[in-house]
Amino acid sequence: MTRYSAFQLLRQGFAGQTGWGEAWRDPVPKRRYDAIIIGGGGHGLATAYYLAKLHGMTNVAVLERGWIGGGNTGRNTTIVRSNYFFPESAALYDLALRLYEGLSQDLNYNIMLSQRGVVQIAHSEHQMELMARSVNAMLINGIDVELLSAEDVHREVPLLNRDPAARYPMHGGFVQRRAGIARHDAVAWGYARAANALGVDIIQNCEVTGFQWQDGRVVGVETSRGAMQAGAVGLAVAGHSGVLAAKAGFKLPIQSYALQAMVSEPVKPVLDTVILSGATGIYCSQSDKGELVFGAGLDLYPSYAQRGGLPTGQTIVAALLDMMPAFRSLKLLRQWAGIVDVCWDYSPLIGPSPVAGLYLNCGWGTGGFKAIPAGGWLLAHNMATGRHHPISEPFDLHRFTTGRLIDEAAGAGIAH
Ligand code: FAD
Ligand code: PYC
Repeated sequence: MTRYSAFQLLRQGFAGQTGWGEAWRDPVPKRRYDAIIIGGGGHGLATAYYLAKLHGMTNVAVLERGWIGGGNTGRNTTIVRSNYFFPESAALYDLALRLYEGLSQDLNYNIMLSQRGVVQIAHSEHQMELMARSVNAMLINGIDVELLSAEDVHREVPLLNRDPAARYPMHGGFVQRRAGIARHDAVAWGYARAANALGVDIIQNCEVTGFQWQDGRVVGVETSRGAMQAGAVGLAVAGHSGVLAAKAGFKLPIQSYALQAMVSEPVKPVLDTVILSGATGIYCSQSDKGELVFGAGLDLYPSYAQRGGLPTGQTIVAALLDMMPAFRSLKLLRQWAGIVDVCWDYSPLIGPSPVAGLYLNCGWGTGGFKAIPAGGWLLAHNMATGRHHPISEPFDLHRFTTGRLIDEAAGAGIAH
């Protein structure tokens, strides 16, 4: 990995930025790898990095049909938190948050983690009581959350609507102070650069179109750039998990939807935390550029159209303005969507697939950015050792036959 001294950085600045080294190679695909990861989003890149770094597997390729980070990893609203309800989820998402806390140093790449806290808001006394129950569960799970009164919430977020006659009045909430945001592109680029430095081939513009088989086992992939053999294949394609699973001959308990988000024009700093309202589904943070980044629920019909419909967009804006009337005069700058893969119990799938040689990392739905380091770490463990790590065990596909579902619809935070 290229490292630059302060002098070299200064010289680049004065020399028109023309002499930077490449962040990762553009390799010619080999015909055989020990492991192939399909999908160059955060989860796929992190899996490749941890395979190389922790398990010594460096003959690894990440195959991405477009450009790395061009899927949901580059489309999300960058919220990281670990305040889920069930102990299994707390262990998973807090592993991710702990890895995020050391990631800039680990990758030698600034992922701009900003632990500015996430404040989740209750709009009725009943919601407040349910929230108190969730907070108790989270505290028992070892997560750093605090219950907030209505006054506390207004102190944390002065711009919130104080009108008791508002459609969504504030009754209180809770905060996780270690939660916050991180720069999504930097997470993808940091993992890519570090994986590349360990010998991983990152192959863009390479669509996986099918699988190669031997005695009922997946032994490679067919791609738009030729066939490649692999000792193990990992699937980390988010909204396209169902499509690839169908090519491998099985069905996943997953539905794909569009999730949209928006940013306003940039303004001076007005919001120094992240807010999230379970009732409206609205969440909002302010980017370092000053834009308000916000969104809410899914477009509630299965779709592969990566744009999001106008009615959902209007609902999102209306809910934001009810909670933050001061934003009424802001102009909308951009709107976009990503296709998310929602599991029937709103928890991810990590581990072996029904087909030998093929491993899953999918079903992250609306909340997998926060999980990238753990998703990669755990899939790498599974692919390298052939065994689950205790943290990924409960997220095995088997839970849909044993009935041990992990229902995190509410923990997912946003409306489904
Ligand atoms: P992706 O980043 O989508 O990567 C999968 C890759 O697979 C894509 O690049 C795709 O091109 C590639 N691919 C697909 N098919 C093939 C093929 N056949 N061959 C080769 N490559 C293929 N999560 C949070 O935790 N916090 C948030 O604030 C948050 N906000 C969100 C807001 C929006 C609007 C959206 C859409 C999502 C949000 N999420 C959030 C969810 C989060 O973005 C995803 O769960 C996460 O990025 C998934 O990462 P991934 O690496 O699995 O998928
Ligand atoms: O998982 O926290 C989350 C989230 C917020 C917006 C979309 N997902």
